[in-house]
Amino acid sequence: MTDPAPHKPTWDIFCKVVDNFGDIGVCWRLARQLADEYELSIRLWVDDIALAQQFARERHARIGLQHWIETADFSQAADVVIETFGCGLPEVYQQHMISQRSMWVNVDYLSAESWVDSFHAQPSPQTNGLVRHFFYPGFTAATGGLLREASLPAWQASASWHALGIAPAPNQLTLSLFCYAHAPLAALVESLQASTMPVRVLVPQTVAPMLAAVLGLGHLQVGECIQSQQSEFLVIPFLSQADYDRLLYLCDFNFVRGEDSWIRALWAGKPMIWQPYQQSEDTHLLKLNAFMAHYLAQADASLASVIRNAMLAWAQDDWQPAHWQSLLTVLPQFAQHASAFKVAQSQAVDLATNLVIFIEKCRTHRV
Ligand code: TRH
Repeated sequence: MTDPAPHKPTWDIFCKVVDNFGDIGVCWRLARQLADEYELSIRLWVDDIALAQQFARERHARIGLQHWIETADFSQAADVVIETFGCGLPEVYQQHMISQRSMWVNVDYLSAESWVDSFHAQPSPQTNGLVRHFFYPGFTAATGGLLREASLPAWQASASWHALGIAPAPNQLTLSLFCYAHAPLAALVESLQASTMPVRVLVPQTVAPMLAAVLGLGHLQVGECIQSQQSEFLVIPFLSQADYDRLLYLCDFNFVRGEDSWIRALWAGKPMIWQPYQQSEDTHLLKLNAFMAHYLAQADASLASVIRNAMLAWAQDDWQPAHWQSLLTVLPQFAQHASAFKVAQSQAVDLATNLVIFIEKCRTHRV
């Protein structure tokens, strides 16, 4: 009689949607990878359940969406409890964690700043006897790493414009444009209109109102295509997370933002400009500079200077036509650099794997 399969721990992930899509985007991606690669059964607790269902349109047999509301049934705490971005855990649920001897890990926001290395994996004993562990994503081996699924090379190899329902544009540079409302979009549009290389810009539905205002149009529908000098703007629907990943991979250049699309653009291995989520006291610029120090460490000085100036101009509302032209001038070197960075960063152990290993170690050595 073979031993029964070792009891797989149950996992709960808690997600509070602050704004935008990144909180649920990261949590859905993490849950999918844990379910796919570790065959874990996950309950994903989300306060904004409607937004979560938009992401979970590709249902997953091992992920159960739970509406995180005051009156939810918190009587069954999981063996492993993942709090995300410091969202906190319900008091009632914590009481059941104590009796269940649950593990508590807070997976926090991604930053390339150096302090992350020393804060990662630190325990924080709570007054109720539970220990909350801090788990920081990051770019170095001293952090929890970056979300990257094992299937990434395979789906990238099979990605196609046809499958996305978007015609290829062989004679244009294809850009994706995912940015915040405070981005200097008018300045970027002006530089693309005068681009020395014809560009096609794929504009997600959520960014379309910003573009309509810049172009002096009342409204832009999904599917609408606006020609303007050297540039063409095509409004696309809000894609499934997997299709948006494919889009980033197929584009020649990506403007991304926040956290999840930022990392997905790095895995796309294409030239990219990142707009960090705006924070008080310009903390987002500290994050941007820390990222660029890491991202550009192997780039030659002139390439690094062009990329750094463009990213800072985009994040600080200071975009000029020269920023786009200088990016075009170095585009082949930028493409090579982006691809090399992707290969190098892909050598690191991914976040989900590090998280599973970390939790296994803590559970094994727990007194
Ligand atoms: O939407 P965001 O600005 O989310 C932000 C950031 O995560 C930020 O760090 C956080 O503090 C704030 O939320 C609360 O950007 P982000 O992180 O790129 O998340 C967008 C998600 O939406 C990502 O998972 C990709 C997904 N997406 C699609 O699935 N389809 C699409 O068509 C597009 C444009 C995005």
